[in-house]
Order: sequence, then structure tokens, then C-alpha cells
Amino acid sequence: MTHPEKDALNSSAFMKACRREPAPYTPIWVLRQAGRYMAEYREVRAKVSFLELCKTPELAAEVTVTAAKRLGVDAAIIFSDILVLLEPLGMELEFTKGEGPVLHNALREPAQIDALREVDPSESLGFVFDAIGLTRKELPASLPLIGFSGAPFTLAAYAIEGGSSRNFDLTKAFMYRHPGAWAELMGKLSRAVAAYLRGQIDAGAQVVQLFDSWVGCLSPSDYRRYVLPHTSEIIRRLQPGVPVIHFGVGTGMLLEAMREAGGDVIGLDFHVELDSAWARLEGVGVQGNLDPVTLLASREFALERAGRVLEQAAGKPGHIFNLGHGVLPSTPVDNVIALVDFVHERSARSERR
Ligand code: 1CP
Repeated sequence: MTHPEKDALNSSAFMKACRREPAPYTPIWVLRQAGRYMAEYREVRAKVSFLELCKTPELAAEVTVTAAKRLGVDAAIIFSDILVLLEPLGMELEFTKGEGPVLHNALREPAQIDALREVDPSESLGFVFDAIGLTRKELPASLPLIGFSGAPFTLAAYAIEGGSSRNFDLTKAFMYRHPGAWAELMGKLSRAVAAYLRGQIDAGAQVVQLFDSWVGCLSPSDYRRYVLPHTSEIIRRLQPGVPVIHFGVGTGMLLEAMREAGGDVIGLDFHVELDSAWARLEGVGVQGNLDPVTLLASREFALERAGRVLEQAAGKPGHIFNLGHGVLPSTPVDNVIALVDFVHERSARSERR
């Protein structure tokens, strides 16, 4: 990357917000911004399976760039999935039509942890790095690209449950019953995630997001004991100066501990009020937190609620506007575009865009 290109990226509103510097307006992107709610995505998906899409760099890049441009957001996020990292460990992953992701050889015994492979992402996940390289070339010079990974707890939860879960009973029971094997699993996942994120940064991602989507099923003391050291170790191993966004759902009571684990920006879901949550998080930015369901209610309702999120952020440097969880498949795309325009206009500060 040339110097002027780096400068254009670094002076973008999104990168400024990641560094908690004043920005001319509040940057916004939308969690799961490329997905089934968008006709352009459905068209690509009609031709290939979800995993094929993830593993074909040209298509993953196309879907990434199309979504970012269509919405007019301030950052792109590479099209992939947190679960692709489980395959090179030795997990058999399938996305079934009705049921979502399935891991056919779910981890239920400590001996299965020993048998998991150490992951070399340059060998097994090169398609993600290639997709990032292609995407970086196709994106406007000033539009940052977010790389991402599942955090070790959330990845372990899918591997142990064998798919989605409501209460994560099997995961927590395994963690309590086999603390040694749990630590070994978290160690293997953490090394894989750190190498994977480092590779994404080398390939051209400006920022990385760690999705610990389901860690909200733990108490703060369990989080500190079974998760925090591992997440912390991953963040410590990343290239210095690259902002990290750390996100979970239903993590209201874990926010201080998640901040301690690390991250420049903490992702807030819609269960918390942005102002009181941010007040508990000294020294970091926040991302969030409009309830994605408001976009199904009506455009007026969503924009009114978006206005409240902006009021709670009070124009303080370090706020990245986003939904409090992924955009829902039945969301009208025009409502999302209206949201992006609204956030830009309502938050515009003295300096013009
Ligand atoms: O049918 C389809 O086309 C697949 C639907 C789909 C899509 C569009 C899945 C399956 N994954 C994705 C893409 C995806 N996943 C992105 C794309 C980038 C973008 O935002 O545009 C991202 C960031 C993810 C991350 C992801 N996958 C998370 C973390 C974020 C979150 O929502 O909490 C999780 C938990 C997953 C697992 C997953 N992948 C797919 C599904 C249906 C699920 C969730 C299953 C469940 O509820 O447990």
C-alpha cells in the first residue's frame, strides 16, 4: 500500500473513531451488512452454496464490496463466517438448509481435544486472505476493511454443542467438568485465532473484530476464569496499532471484564443503554447499539430510535454506530440505507463531509 492510500484510510471517520479521535460525523456500518436481506446477495447465493461463497475469493470480495457501496457505510467487513476456522482444526462443518450450522463430530470427550490439529491459517484459510487482498483492491481508497474471527469461547461453543444452542448447557458442563481439556481447547483455538487475525491484517484488513457472540451465557467470575486470559492473549499477539473491536450479545454484566480482556472498541448489543454502558468503560470506544428489530417496525420508528442512540453517545469521540446484533433477513434494504443517511446527517459536526 502506498503512503497516500494509507493516509486516506487513516484519516477516515471510521479509523478516527476507532482511535477515539474527533471525527466529522459518526461512522456507521451494519453487522451482517452482506446477507440474505439484500437482493444482490441472494442472486450470488442462488448460484453457490454458502461455504462455496466463503471459499471463492472473487465472489466473497464481490459480495463484500457490493454491500458496502449499496449502503454507503463507512467500513466494509470481509464476507466470511466465524465457523470456517473450525474446519482446519478437524471439525466437519456443514450449513444445512433449515437448521443452520452443524458440526458433525461435536466435541464431547477430552480425548477429542487432543486429536484437534494446530491450525496454520496460511495453508488452510488462504481463501480468506485472498478475498481480503482482492477486496482491498476493489474498495475506494478511503474505505477501511474489517477482518474478523470468532473468539475462542464462541467457537468452542459451536464445536461442543455441534451447532447453535439456546443455553450452552453442553459447553458449560464440559468447561466445569474438564477444566484441563477446556484450557487445552481454548489454547488451541487462541493460537489459531491470533494467527488467523494476524494473517488478515497482513492481507489488508485495517481493523479486526472479535465476535464472542455467545459468551453472555457466563457469569462474570466464570468469564474471568475460563475465557478472559485466552481472549487477552489473542489481542496481545496482534500487530500493535491495529484497532480491535470486541463484541458479544447479552454481555451487559460482562462489559468491564471484556474491556479488561482487551479491545480498543467494545461492541454493545441492544440490551444495554449506550450511555450508561459507555460510562462503565473507561478508555475505550463503543460500537452499537440500535435494536435490529426497529428496522422491521417502520422507518420512522427506527430513525427515532437511532436518534436516541446518537443522543446517548452525545458526539463523544469513539462512537461507531451499528446495530446491537446482525441485520435480520426480512429487513427492507431501503430502511438500512435511510439509517445510514440519517446517522451521517444527524451527527455531522462543523467540518463538512
Ligand atoms: O444462507 C446464507 O446465505 C448464510 C447466512 C450467513 C451469512 C450471510 C451465515 C451463516 N453467515 C453469514 C455471514 C457472516 N457471518 C458475516 C458476514 C459479513 C457481514 O457482516 O456482512 C459475519 C460477520 C458472520 C459472523 C458470524 N457467524 C457470527 C458472529 C456475529 C453474530 O451474528 O453474532 C456468528 C454467531 C456466526 C454463525 C452463523 N453463521 C451463519 C449462521 C446462520 C450463523 C448463526 C447460527 C446461530 O444462530 O447460532
